[in-house]
Amino acid sequence: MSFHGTCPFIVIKCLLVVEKQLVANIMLNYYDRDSNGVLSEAELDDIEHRDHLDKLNRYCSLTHILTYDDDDEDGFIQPREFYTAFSK
Ligand SMILES: [Ca+2]
Ligand SMILES: [Ca+2]
Repeated sequence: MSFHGTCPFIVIKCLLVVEKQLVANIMLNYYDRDSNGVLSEAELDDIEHRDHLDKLNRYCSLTHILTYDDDDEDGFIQPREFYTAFSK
């Protein structure tokens, strides 16, 4: 599955709950470059620029996940937080 060039917010909104969980897990693994199970701001920013997501929609930014969905405020996005972000 490739997300290159596709806004992840649009992809997730069209899926069922089970499909959303599966896609969220796949996306998290895809974005998690150092394979530590969480997403850092650098990883989110890198993917956004590498996949040109910043050019698709000025309101669609992966780094906003840290602002709005980092519930425990540790500076990283855990799988639960990532799934919640894309389920809104
Ligand atoms: Ca990581
Ligand atoms: Ca967190």
